[in-house]
Amino acid sequence: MKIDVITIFPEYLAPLSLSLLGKAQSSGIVDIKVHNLRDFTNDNHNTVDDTPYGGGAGMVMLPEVWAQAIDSVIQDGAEIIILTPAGKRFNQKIAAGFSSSTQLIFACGRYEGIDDRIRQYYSQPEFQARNIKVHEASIGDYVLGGGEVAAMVMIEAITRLIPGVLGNPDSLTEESHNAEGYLEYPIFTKPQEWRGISVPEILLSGNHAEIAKWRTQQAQKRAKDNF
Ligand code: JQB
Repeated sequence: MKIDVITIFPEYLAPLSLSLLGKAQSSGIVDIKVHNLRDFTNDNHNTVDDTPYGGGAGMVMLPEVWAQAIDSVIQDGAEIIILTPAGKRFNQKIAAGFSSSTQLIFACGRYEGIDDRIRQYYSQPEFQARNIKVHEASIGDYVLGGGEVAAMVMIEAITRLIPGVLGNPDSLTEESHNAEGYLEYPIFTKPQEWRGISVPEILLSGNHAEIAKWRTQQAQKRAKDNF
């Protein structure tokens, strides 16, 4: 999977080259490249924004600069992901869907966001014919200063689902048996008693059927307590 991140703050994305993702990158499973939007400007001031038509506060990112950057990386089959608080809420199902893509392009805006014509332009029939799709995504109902952190969240959630990226494939198989994509019962490790609190006896019994039953009960209790 090729991942291209476009931003005016490429240093924000530095953690992508660390640890697990770094290993997946050196093994060639994922190829993450971060691009500085300012490299695609055409004026002496490296301008990336201008005032909004119709008035209002703040600045809007220029479509031509974004198109120059996207055009420099785009391949057939690309998923262009525009981060915006108004986008479709990202979740585990969407992560699983993106995990089999050949190219993800993350457009990380700042200020009040990117001129809407970028979404419109790459949604046109000539791009559809190349299996290129545009998505507007949000990671949750709160306002961030820009798309960089949201892109990092999505990249971690998506890439850990690619075979060979996660250290322990067994844990992924277990997770995938659950609709939410994660374990929902409480877990324990050594020591058996810690600061006066014991591990539930059932987990020491070796009775796997009873343990499975207990875990289901606990998951249901947790789900109820969360509301
Ligand atoms: C600029 C962003 C998010 C990208 C995700 C999430 O666009 C804006 N509109 C109103 C106020 C502030 C902004 C700032 N901004 C680009 C940009 C915010 C993404 C974002 C996001 N994905 N919250 N905020 N869940």
